Amino acid sequence: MSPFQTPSLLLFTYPESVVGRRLDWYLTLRRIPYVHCEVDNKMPRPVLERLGVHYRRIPVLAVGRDLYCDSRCIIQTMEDLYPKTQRLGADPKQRPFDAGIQKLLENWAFEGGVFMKTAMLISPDAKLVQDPSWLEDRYQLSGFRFSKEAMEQIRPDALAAARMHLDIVENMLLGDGREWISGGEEPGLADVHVGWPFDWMLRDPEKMGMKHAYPELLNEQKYPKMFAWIDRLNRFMEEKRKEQGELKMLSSDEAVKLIENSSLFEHEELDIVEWDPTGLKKGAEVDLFATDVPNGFQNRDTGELIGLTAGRVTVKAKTKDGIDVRIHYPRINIKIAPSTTGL
Ligand SMILES: N[C@@H](CCC(=O)N[C@@H](CS)C(=O)NCC(=O)O)C(=O)O
Repeated sequence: MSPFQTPSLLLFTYPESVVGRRLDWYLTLRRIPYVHCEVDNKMPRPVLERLGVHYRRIPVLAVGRDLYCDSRCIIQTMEDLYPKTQRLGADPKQRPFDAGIQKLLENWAFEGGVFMKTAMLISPDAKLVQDPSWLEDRYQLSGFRFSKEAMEQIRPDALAAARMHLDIVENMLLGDGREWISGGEEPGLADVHVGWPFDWMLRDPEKMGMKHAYPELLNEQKYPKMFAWIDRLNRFMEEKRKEQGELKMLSSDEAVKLIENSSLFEHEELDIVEWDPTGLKKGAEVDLFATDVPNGFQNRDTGELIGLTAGRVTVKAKTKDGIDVRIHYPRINIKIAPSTTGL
């Protein structure tokens, strides 16, 4: 646990970000106070650059001068370290099997194809798809052009995959009639892990939703439990948000100032494994970059290696004003390389 008083939490996200919304759900369910700093839905993101962060995905969470990239890294860290409210998921020391299943559900949503296949179903009439600069940005990231022609080509496969994913939720995860996938009285971690891509499918067109575009598949008669679950989840979240008060929004200047004047959240000395497959040791100068997109190497964070475990890697960096920050990445889909290799 942090030896310090917990510094403020600041979530960098944008309204259309479905993974950002997953974080809103998580923090709200845990009743953790936090604020938003809205960034653009495409690069560049000057506020993150000012903080020394080159990671190009959203969300990023700052807890004081500890900056966390990737929702999985953020949620795991908050589960393990945020001291003030009860964790949302199963404690692996007390309920290891349940904790393992929750992890697998999270991996299913990201690595099992649910996220990618849903992205391939973005509706051709979605607002962002009409914006050439957004299309170019996503081409730079993914090597895929979200053009009408390209989307048409991949659509049958993406719909077939979505149908399999919907069947798993409808007939298996919710098949016994439970209200929440996690099985409790309120939504739990399993709902946060699985809900967000399905919520995305069912959103209104102006929120990047796709229900209107695929009425044969995204149809309440076919998936009544899934539709009811997403509706329940949204109503629950709205209720909790009302109870906890409207989210405050910080400007970029306010965000940078808040972070630069904060303490660290975690201990000064971070865990570092004695042996790691990379062969890297504490103090090495390293590059961190994403391997799940073709151009991931273009956006790298470089710094002194100060934390390394099976699940997380941390480097020391500086803000543009020269203030020390720490940047944490997950290990999944991330390459850690000595920064001199220029890989
Ligand atoms: N594995 C990442 C995935 C994050 C992700 O892909 N987020 C989308 C937004 S929902 C994104 O960053 N898209 C590209 C961008 O906004 O630059 C996580 O769990 O945070």
